[in-house]
Amino acid sequence: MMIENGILAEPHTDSPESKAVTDARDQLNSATRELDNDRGELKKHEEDLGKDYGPDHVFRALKGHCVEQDSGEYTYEHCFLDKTTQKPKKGGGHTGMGNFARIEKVVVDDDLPANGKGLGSGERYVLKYENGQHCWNGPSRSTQVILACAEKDEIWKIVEEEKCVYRMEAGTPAVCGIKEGAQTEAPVHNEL
Ligand code: MAN
Repeated sequence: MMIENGILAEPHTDSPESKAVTDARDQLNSATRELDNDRGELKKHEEDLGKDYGPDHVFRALKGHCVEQDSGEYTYEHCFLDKTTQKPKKGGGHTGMGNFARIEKVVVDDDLPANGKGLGSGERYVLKYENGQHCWNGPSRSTQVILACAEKDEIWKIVEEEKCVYRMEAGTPAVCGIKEGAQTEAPVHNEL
């Protein structure tokens, strides 16, 4: 009433806002940013949960863990669920032998060497790596890493089965004690 009557001045819209309002707005902005970050993290974790990490997610903890082994002119490297690499011992560029594609199973029938460092016979997990560095006059390099139970992570044997198609036999504690026919998904419980 008094403003309408020109007795009191109307508050200036461009007057500096109170510190309380500025602080509240800053807090809101930073809370919104944090929420966006958390949502991004959540999405990443949800996507990750949808990935196959093997029976009971046994390979999850090994992701990115690397193991090396010398063979012939090269040192070979296997980084679990990431990639395989061939490094010339005399120096020079590294060759990508494949990027992680998927987990499969294969039936093997090998004699188990006396030191136990071999695949033996039965069903074994295989980590498949594909689309490595292109091979001159051949395919993109690929590697299958066949796993058997062992006390520690190690590569036992590397074979180039065909030009630029590699096979590694490796030991890892991760596959010890996996039940036959272990499932990658939780079993469905049927209520009576
Ligand atoms: C390099 C290595 C070998 C491969 C040849 C193919 O020498 O990656 O393993 O057979 O290239 O040209």
